[in-house]
Amino acid sequence: APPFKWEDPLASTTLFTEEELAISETAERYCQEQLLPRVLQAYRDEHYDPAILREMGELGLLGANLEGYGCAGVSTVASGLITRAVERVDSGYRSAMSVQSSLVMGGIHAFGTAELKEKYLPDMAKGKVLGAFGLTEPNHGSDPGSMETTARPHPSKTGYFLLRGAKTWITNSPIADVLMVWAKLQETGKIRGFLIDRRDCPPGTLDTPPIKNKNGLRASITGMIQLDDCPVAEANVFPDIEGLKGPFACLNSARYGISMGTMGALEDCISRARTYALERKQFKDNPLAKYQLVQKKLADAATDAAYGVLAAIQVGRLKDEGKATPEMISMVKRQNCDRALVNARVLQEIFGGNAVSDEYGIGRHVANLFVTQTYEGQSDIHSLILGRAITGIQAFA
Ligand code: TGC
Ligand code: FAD
Repeated sequence: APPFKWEDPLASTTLFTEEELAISETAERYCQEQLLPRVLQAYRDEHYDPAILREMGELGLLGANLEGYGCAGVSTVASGLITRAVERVDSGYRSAMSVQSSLVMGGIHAFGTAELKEKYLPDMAKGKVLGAFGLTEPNHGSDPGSMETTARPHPSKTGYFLLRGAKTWITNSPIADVLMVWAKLQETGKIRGFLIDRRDCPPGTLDTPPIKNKNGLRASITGMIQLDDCPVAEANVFPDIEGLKGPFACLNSARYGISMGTMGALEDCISRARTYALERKQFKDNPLAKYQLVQKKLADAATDAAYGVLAAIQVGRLKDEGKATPEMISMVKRQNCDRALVNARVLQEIFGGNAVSDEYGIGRHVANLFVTQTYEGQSDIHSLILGRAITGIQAFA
């Protein structure tokens, strides 16, 4: 048998097609050569450079598993390998990409009219038009069904709605050209999807202030969406989708991407901790890596990363065959985010005091992974989704 590889303990690469391996290599090379050198300063400055999405677009990494409109049309596993490569550098960079690709492009692709797809998808695939996805509100995060944002027919302009309300914690909102906002029709209370084009909004009707001074995900820009009777044309409303199914269908793809992405972040923590443990000596001339307690930390983390990747591959394959259920996605999203966070926190201990220096990168991953465990359904919410499927009893309310 070939030798054991600590970087890929269960030989997951044997499960990838030639095309998937090539896409993974392209993404990993770009991320290590172009993103890694920028991330420390970007994180310190809480800065996101929109040029990153254009660079990703040039390489065909945006909306990669969508068909047509300039998108690559690759497998779900391949799209997961892209998120894994990006998140190996930083969850914030993956976040900006996930929102663009899975939530906004995915939503337009699934629910948009032919005109909306033609108008937005090719430029979004190139990273020339940037998107944001507004579901969460100040008073309603885990329970988006209780949202307060409303849409009512424009009193004087036929064929238009007026949107009113606020969305918060919205990735990319301050830099987005198009904002996919989920709101309730005032008349019926039904949730519908609206595509707001910033260029069409009269002054004072749309504001997207940034949320500053975050202690995680600092390399991604986050903000609010404030709507003050913002006019949206009927042509920009998704015609055939009503209720929470719309946003949740987009979330299924993004949650999948996170399940593979967080494994990239964990793998980077393992690699950094292993290197540090081999170099740092304490007690006589022994490297930390010689101590059994340190070895166990590395063994636990490598096991969880290897299992997490395998589970994500399985769910990705089922998704492409149309056999993946939302509960499967909840399971890999919850498990991989939880295990990435727990292991990253333990591996951080190996760095001793140096863990506190941002130069070592480990603290950044730990802070980011807390966010991944929180957004797109906090882990306890995914526990309840699974619990409901296991028992048949709903425990949310
Ligand atoms: P519930 O009764 O469960 O469902 C309502 C309707 O939606 C359907 N549905 C789904 N459809 C497709 N995929 C899924 N995953 C679905 N989940 C539910 C369901 O079938 C039903 O359809 P119908 O036809 O009967 O109307 O609704 P509920 O209100 O009881 O929901 C409860 C709960 C907790 C499951 C749900 O609200 C939830 O998942 N909450 C978590 C909220 C969340 O994930 N927010 C994400 C915001 S976006 C974000 O965080 C982006 S971060 C991006 C980044 O930066 O990377
Ligand atoms: P709450 O819903 O108030 O929950 C707080 C805690 O209570 C959680 O631990 C939760 O699990 C727990 N809890 C809630 N209800 C129950 C229950 N019934 N039983 C047991 N426990 C419960 N949203 C978007 O729409 N678009 C975005 O682009 C986006 N990007 C984000 C970027 C960042 C950096 C962050 C931090 C968040 C982002 N979000 C986005 C919002 C994110 O999806 C929400 O923060 C998340 O869904 C949780 O909602 P909440 O913060 O309101 O927490």
